[in-house]
Amino acid sequence: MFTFQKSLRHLTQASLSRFAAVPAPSHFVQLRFHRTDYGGPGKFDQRETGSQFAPHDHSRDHHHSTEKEQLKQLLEARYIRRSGSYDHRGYTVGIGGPVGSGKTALTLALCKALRGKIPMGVVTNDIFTQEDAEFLVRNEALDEGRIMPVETGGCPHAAIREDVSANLGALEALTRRIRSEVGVSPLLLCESGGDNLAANFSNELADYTIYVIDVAGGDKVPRKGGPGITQSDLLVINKIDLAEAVGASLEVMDRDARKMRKRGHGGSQSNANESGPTVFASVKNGTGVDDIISHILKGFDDARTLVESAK
Ligand SMILES: Nc1nc2c(ncn2[C@@H]2O[C@H](COP(=O)(O)OP(=O)(O)OP(=O)(O)O)[C@@H](O)[C@H]2O)c(=O)[nH]1
Ligand SMILES: [Mg+2]
Repeated sequence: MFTFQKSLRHLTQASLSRFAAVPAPSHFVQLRFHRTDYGGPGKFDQRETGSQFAPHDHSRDHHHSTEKEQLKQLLEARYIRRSGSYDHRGYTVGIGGPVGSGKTALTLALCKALRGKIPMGVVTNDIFTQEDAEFLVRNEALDEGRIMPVETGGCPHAAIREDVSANLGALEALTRRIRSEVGVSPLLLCESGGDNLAANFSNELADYTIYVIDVAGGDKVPRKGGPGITQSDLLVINKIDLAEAVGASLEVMDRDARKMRKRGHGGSQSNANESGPTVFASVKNGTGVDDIISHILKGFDDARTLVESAK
């Protein structure tokens, strides 16, 4: 054993010294350093892969789709994926956002407000526990059988974006269960595990997406962007009751949310400066919840109208 270790050390030292003696080939670039013609990743909206709404050259004649056209395209794409029916899986509202922003509080408020009117089901995502599902059951959001937890076991964004199969399975199981009880598909809420600003629901999983941030994260959060902030169907800025305590300016958040959620810019359309909707809320105290519900139902109606008109 001793001899083996000694010879191994010997071998290693010998190999290292031999390696050090070899001159580095001059044509290799060290991968750890940027090439001199590469100035770093740059700004998101200046990259080729960046926002399609980034400022660009308007000297050439080109078309900007209007808000209405964009919505129609999005709904049509979803409709095609859904094969024109919510029988298999109910209309699914994805609720995402950073840790602790109020996603479960919103889920609870939506269940309380809507459960008497529409059959509902909820799927929650937590990394290592079933905490949020247990909270919703304790607070009697819905009957226990209509709340299903998914333990993602790893990055929460993977379960809503890369591999959505665990969530799809749970949502389909809930749809089957509720359809067998009441004969119609439910409205489904899918709460993602708390994640970072880069997390967003796949269009395969959610028919309508809500992104919840809160003022306690600081009033700079809307301008930090990310797909949830820029592309969600609805941005909810929650915990406005804490704004004063944390020194967050709601005006700044409003201004930045409008800017980041612009659907078009600088084009000739009259809606070029329109922004995706944002609701300021304090869901724990019921503020803004009715507004959020109106947006969800409008999304649902738009989708249903499209499905009906395509039949
Ligand atoms: N002051 C205040 N607190 C709130 C509000 N909404 C939620 N909270 C509180 O914020 C904390 C986190 O809320 P949750 O609803 O659990 O947040 P979440 O986004 O579901 O958290 P994760 O699922 O862990 O990412 C809880 O203590 C809530 O009671 C609000 O409008 N105002
Ligand atoms: Mg939660």
